[in-house]
Amino acid sequence: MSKQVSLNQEQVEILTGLKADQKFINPKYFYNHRGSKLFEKITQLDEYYPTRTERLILESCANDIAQYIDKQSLIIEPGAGSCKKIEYLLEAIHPSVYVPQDVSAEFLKQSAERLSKDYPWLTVSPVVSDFSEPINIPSEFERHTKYVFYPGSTIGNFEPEDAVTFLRQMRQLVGETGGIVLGVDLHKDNETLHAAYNDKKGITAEFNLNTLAHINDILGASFKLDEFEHLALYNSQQQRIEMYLKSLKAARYEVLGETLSFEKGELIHTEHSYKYTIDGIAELASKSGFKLAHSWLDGDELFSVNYLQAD
Ligand code: AVJ
Repeated sequence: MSKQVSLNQEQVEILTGLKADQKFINPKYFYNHRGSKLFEKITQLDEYYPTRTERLILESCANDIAQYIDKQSLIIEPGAGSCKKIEYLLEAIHPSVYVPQDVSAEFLKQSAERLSKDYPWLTVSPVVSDFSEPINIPSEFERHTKYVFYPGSTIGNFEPEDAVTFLRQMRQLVGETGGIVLGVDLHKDNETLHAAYNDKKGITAEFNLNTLAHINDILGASFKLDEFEHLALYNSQQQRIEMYLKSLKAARYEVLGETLSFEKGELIHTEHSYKYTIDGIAELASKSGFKLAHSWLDGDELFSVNYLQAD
């Protein structure tokens, strides 16, 4: 007799991915509590240059970036989380309003309170919403010129056409007069990229494998982490890091009334992290109603912070 199971949306989404010909898990499932801690550790690894390089650029170029931002500005940050990175720009830009958006209500509230306390002149107006919903700006802030701050090369997680869709939505949000400050990781030699996603301490492997622990919780499943292996490679043709979990043996799992089978060596895709050239960033901009006004790079040209002006 088959048991009737009613599934929630997350469970359906994950099962769909695990039943596909090319299995996949959405990268958002990296970030449970442990995953966020592990990502924090990744950002401190010697091999993982993006976070520290972006900080260096933001700190040293804050005044130049500020030249592009009107007075009386409102800055929106999608997926703001800890609201730490905006602090590199706050003194230089001196915006009137900061609107951090995130899915996690408590975390966002804490971060917003910290900012309000440290920057008494700043109006902090957090928005709790799902990534897929449009961000609503309270109408009292309508007279401010609007800007989006999107650091961390999070844009690299999108497929390029989805990145354009996202940027078009941001263009809607900021209107004719605003812009976006966008952190983008750059295309570079294979070795540097490979090392950044295959660190010696194995933190990136733990981070990738933790996805299985996370979906075990959501599905009530029992995928064994030691039966999978972290795999990250740079596809230089497509200019992207591809991350997978590789099944080390053939296995079958009964999960919520479904049978999931893995072949030995089968890959579950977990992330794309696209790397761009400056020309590529200009192309993203022009396809989404912006023009690339300026790019700031570190001396080794590892990472970029870009100002995209509404066009
Ligand atoms: C936060 C998506 C930019 O792609 O480099 C780090 C996530 N994945 N190591 C990235 C990540 C593996 C990171 N992003």
